[in-house]
Amino acid sequence: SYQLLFNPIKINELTLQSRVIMGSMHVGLEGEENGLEKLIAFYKERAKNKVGLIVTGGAAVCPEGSGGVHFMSIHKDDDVEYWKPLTKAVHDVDGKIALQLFHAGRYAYKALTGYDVVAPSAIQSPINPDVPVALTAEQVEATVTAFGSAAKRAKQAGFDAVEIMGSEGYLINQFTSPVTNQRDDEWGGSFEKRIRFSLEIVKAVRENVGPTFPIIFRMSGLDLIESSTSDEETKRWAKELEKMSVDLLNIGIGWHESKVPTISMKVPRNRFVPVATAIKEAVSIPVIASNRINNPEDAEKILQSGAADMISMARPFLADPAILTKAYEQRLEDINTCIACNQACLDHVFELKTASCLVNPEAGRELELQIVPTERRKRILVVGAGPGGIEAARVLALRGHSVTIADQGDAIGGQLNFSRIVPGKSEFNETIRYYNTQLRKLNVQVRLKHKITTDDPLVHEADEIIISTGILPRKPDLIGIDSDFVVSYKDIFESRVETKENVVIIGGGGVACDLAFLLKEKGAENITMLQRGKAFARGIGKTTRWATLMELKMKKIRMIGGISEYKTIKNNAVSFLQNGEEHSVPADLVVYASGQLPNNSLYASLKAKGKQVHIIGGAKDASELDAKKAIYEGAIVARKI
Ligand code: FMN
Repeated sequence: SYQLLFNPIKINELTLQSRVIMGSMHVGLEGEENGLEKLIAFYKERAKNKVGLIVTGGAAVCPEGSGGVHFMSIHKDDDVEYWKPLTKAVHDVDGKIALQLFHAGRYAYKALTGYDVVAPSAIQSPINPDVPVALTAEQVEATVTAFGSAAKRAKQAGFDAVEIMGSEGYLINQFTSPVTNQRDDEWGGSFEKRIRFSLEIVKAVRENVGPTFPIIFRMSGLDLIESSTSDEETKRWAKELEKMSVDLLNIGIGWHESKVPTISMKVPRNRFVPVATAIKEAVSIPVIASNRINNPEDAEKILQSGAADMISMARPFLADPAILTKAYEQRLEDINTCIACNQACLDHVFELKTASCLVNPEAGRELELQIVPTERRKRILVVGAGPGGIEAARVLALRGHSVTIADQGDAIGGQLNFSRIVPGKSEFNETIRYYNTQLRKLNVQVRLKHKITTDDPLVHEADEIIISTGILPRKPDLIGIDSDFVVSYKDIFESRVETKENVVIIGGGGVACDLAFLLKEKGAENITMLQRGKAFARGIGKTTRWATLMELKMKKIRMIGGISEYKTIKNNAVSFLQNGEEHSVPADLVVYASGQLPNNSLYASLKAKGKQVHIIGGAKDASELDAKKAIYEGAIVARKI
């Protein structure tokens, strides 16, 4: 039971109904047509589900500090009226919402804002294209004033609090770090001078919002940047912020350019709570722990242990807006858990697309993807219980259809069952658990080890059929590929073949990387990945690809790209041409993971018989192995029947 999670907490004069904040996420809906309406629907869905406080995505306090012209802003007087419908909608469902005051500093892009990029010093970030211009002392003061005016507008617009964004390597954090702040005026140099910008901002904000309005400060608890702020300085910074009348400290972890993963699936759950604890020990105001906390029971334990006063969950509210309601009602098994894949949230944001969620395509599409009960109950057969099929089955059943799902394998989940056994990817178990629970509770008939053929009685009974049979590994056309020591990646993931000492993987994409990690864990000594292209781990999103490459190197997996021709695959060696020279790599086992073909023959034959059939996911388009697309297509097709 939850003794603390749902125990109200008072922040200055504001009482929150639970100890969980929905962490700030820029989702990009505001830039869409009817953007405000979409954003309201997105937040309302979460606000009505026991969240203590929602923090919006970063709202720019001045145009040059914004993420882009379509990002949230709070620097124009119009912004006050603009945001009123949002705060009202959240209040109408008894929610509370804070606006995040944001300035990107050198993380801004001139191409997106139309302004010169500014920073404490003219030092370019390794992950951004623009060299920033150093702010003059006058401009620094103007920026402080901008934060203050922005806070005033936020209060006028009806927000319940403001959060000052001072972590993750954005402008304020650029001021606090000696790596990015090499000024020698009153805004740089000593630690005291480097944190002055943040303290002046808090002061200006307080002057503008009055004594009782809650100010949250998101401070960097750990920069994860070489030669940056020390732990000791971080604690002193927290104390100074407290003195400046900050009401609540939210502890951010790492910068965008950090070379240590901070939010990916491979970061263990609750990994960074001790960082918040260290700061909590230095101050007497409440402290929020953040990053990779995705389970309400863990959250309760963290609170009970006194490691933090509140919990921030960001992506878990994309995966399941009702995560807290489900916890409150003791229905943990119904929670659609955030697996920290980043594939539809952060990766989308970096591609300037709106954020959604791989395991919950309804996130960010609240207006579009509602569950509308069917007017005519039909018998639907779903063939293939991979990610697309199970989502289709879930939605169809929710809408009132009678659903049977069949799969020739012995478990639902399709290739999610491959992902879940890869070292560091066990979060996929949660997705399978979620769907198992939902299909059972919704009375979906699940037929495992059941291969559907055209004359199956289930086919005859069905009014409509969804084909979600996925893909088949593509066997590359190479000399020697039919040898008995050559297998497909499926054979490895399905444990039909043991690993050997020297393994060659043909392919260098996401599946090949997963395979390499799995084989390494199973004891393969020497693993070599071969491919024609030069870039390995292609197709993996921006937020995780760099870490995958780092892990490949760390695990000493050889990567040989730019192969122009494979010569032979013979026992004990694979030989090939690279840069006009012939090379050979020892191999007791060769595994191909170089693409896939749609498994769509059943679709064609059912169509020929005149059945009403739909096809989704890899069975429809196997150009990439893509659970995100499959689940999305399952969600869409199930709303059309
Ligand atoms: N943090 C901010 O402080 N401001 C932002 O605007 C912001 N935008 C984000 C957008 C997306 C799509 C995601 C996934 C994260 C964003 N974050 C932002 C970081 C989150 O607040 C949070 O620190 C991070 O997701 C780790 O917490 P989690 O594991 O609970 O998701």
